[in-house]
Amino acid sequence: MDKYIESVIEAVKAKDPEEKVFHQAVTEVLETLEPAIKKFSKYKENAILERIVEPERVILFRVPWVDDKGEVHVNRGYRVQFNSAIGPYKGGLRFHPTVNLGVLKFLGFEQIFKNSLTGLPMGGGKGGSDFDPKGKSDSEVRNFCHSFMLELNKHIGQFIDVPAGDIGVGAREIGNLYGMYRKVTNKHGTCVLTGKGPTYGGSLIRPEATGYGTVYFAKEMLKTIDEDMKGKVVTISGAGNVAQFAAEKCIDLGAKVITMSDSDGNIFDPDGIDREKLAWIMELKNVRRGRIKEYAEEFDVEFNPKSSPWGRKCDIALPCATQNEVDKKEAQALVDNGAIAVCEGANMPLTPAAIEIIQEAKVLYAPGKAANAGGVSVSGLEMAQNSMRYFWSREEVDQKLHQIMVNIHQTAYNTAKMFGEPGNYMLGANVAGFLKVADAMISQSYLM
Ligand code: NDP
Ligand code: 2IT
Repeated sequence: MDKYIESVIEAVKAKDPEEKVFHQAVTEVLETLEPAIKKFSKYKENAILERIVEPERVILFRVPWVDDKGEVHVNRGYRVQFNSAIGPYKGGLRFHPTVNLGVLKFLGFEQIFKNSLTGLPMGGGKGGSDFDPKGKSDSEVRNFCHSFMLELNKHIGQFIDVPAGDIGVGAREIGNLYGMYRKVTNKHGTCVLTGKGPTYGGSLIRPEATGYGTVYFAKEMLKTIDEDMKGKVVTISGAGNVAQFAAEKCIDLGAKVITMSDSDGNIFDPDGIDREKLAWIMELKNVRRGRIKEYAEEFDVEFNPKSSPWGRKCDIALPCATQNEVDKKEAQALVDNGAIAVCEGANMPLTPAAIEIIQEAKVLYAPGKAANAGGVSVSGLEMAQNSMRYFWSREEVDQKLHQIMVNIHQTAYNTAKMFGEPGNYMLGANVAGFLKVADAMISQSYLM
């Protein structure tokens, strides 16, 4: 590895030794930047790598809230404002017990390059809390969201930082967060959050955007080998926002989705999850907030507790749950079972060893920062619509989303080819995302 790159990675590890997933994300990106760093001396001369791995600002705060019994609890809230070279910080909020600074730094770092790839003027950020919404009542979630926003409102704004949803933060949470934002600031704010409901400024197609976008990206990759989605067998992990709409688009395009999962395990439906069964899952997950195991009982299919769906024979795998959910062994199983494409709906779902196996086997591999960029893209379109004080129809937003995903695919594909590794979407996405942000940082001086 290039000595300069190696020294930056080593410094990141030495500075915050416990932030393992952040090290993983930094290593993956920086390693693939080697041809660009070698070709253009300006990045080293301007210490771009040293600067890009350090967040511009981290906000850490106390979130006290009261449960239904009147007991007070305290969680920790964060917002990592990572890079604003090309636009206001933009990225989701994650509420999950595993959230810590290292996790949010990994997500914020990924977001810089993802947002750059969308072509829209958005910097990178991420936030959230170790609060666990699972098992909490609507009023407990509301109380938590209100307390979280009582602090967060001081740090966000349309020209500063625009949060949205991620794991554990969906329509219900965004509604509560936005309500409190308005209450404290006495203004709508042109666009201070995205993923809002359609009745108060949200964009149509935002809920669908990440899942749809992932499948649009998969479709573009398949085109390069004269294949399409029709008739393909697809395994999906997760049963949340991304997984649900990835499944919907697969069904629309004539593919057969045979698995979905949550943290308790996965269901295997050999006949395929059809539209009606998917509507049932959406009601289960979004309204009743139940467990995927109930699907197995309802439709009399297999439920595999605490296991992943990656051992199943499939053509296309769409990991849509969480980071590092596909390890070496599971990647090998995908290869052995003849998968032709792995497209990441989640952020960093494949371990580095899994990526190596998939790439070596010449299976098409789309990294999350390219494949799941549809969500933040439509967030960007929500910001645009709010600024115009206007809205676009479902068809218009979907068509723009589709075009953005086609463009991201083309950019990643062409960049990989230009740097001598055709078909390496990971390299293409990382380099293309990086070049724009790095050049913007250089143009705006060393203070950036
Ligand atoms: P949701 O909270 O809607 O759903 C998450 C799903 O993943 C649930 O089924 C959940 O199961 C499962 N899951 C979460 N953590 C784990 C875990 N540790 N082990 C096993 N399963 C787990 O989140 P989203 O669908 O929004 O997010 C899914 C992924 O997509 C994340 O990586 C997120 O960062 C990424 N992403 C999301 C975008 C968005 O717009 N929402 C945009 C781009 C990427 P359970 O309920 O049991 O926890
Ligand atoms: O990981 C992501 O891109 C998101 N969670 C969506 C971010 C956003 O601002 O819409």
